[in-house]
Amino acid sequence: MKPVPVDQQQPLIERLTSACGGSYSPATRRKYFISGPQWAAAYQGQALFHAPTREAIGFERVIEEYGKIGIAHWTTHDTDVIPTGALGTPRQDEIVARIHASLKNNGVACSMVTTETFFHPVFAASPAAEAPEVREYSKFRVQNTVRIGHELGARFAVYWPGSLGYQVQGAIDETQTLRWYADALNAACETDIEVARAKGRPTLKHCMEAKPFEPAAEILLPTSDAMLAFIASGLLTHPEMVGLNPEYLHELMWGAAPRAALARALLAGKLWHFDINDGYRLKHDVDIAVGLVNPLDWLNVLVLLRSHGYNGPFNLDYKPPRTTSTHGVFAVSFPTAVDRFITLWEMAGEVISDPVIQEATDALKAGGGAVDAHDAEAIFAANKELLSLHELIAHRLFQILIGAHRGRAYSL
Ligand code: 3MF
Ligand code: MG
Ligand code: MG
Repeated sequence: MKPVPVDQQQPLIERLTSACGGSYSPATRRKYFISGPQWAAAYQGQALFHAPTREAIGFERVIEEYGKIGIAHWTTHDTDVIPTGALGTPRQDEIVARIHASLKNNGVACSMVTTETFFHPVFAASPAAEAPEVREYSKFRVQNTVRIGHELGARFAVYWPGSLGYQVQGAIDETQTLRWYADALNAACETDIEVARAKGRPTLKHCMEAKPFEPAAEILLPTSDAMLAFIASGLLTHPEMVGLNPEYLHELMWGAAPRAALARALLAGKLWHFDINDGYRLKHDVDIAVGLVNPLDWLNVLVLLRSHGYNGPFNLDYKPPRTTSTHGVFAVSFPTAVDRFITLWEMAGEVISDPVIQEATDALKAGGGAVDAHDAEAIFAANKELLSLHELIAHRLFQILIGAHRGRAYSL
């Protein structure tokens, strides 16, 4: 192939993207509760060992592009859109008014707001640091985010305490730090109750997001399960207002089965918000787009969520690769991520109604018939042939994933 001159590169990307076929229309994409983070689209590709590869873009561009793609919801950190020094000032009100107009013009709604408590040097010793003025400042930040959320019509607030931990052991008392962290969440909930009452709106759903490592070396609330224990610990004044925002890759990072972690959150009635992405077990937070690494596991996750009536947001918390240009972020990265999600969601529906899986599952539950309830040998013998259905179900899931159940055959 001949070199492709710069002015022919975008047309090539567009031609090959449409050659992939199978994309959903913006109108169809809008029917799903999918949200696009400001920080994901605006991510410039920088990291500890990496210089940025993309230029800075603001919320106007991100919201406009999300509107065109059909991503109907937008999420943001406070400082993704408001400079730290302008928080809580009239400048914040001006920016929030501009965000409002942008959302309205592009048919996008703000579904979630979150507080950046990890980037600014003030949080170097965590948002629940020893110095009382840091903790007062953290309270101000989460309370201010709650106000912004109500202004923008959000229903969810997310908290990612990734800097709630330490690099070196013994310098902090974990129990004390957790109490102080609870104080900030309590302040957010109390402000929420006041603002919601004044505005005649429901209170927000406050969702905690766990990540097992990064940026702190040791993290005090590293998993969704740790957070469930924290919510139930008695430290929160409004535990009923606080639930979870698990992130797929964050669970995978510590070696969990994400589907099992989600199941535990569902059983606790706390699965309220979900950050969707992909990556590898026991590695750092690579934030790859949904379905590119573990499509079979993703299919199974969505079967679980569909069959348990999860109706919260699916937040595209991933990072478009550094090799993708800004044009590619909106022409390739986001539309294909959304379309893989929708495809997997629809396949999950096929799994749920698949006659082979249904009959196999029913047969497993029916068992082999009545035998002496105290006779282990007899119980095992009664249904031992049925247990081969486990592997048959897994094969059927693979077939559904690759479309073999629709007649695609490899034996000819
Ligand atoms: C880090 C994350 C965060 C959180 C965000 C929400 C920057 O790994 O996943 O994204 O999702 O802070 O509050
Ligand atoms: Mg992440
Ligand atoms: Mg996240």
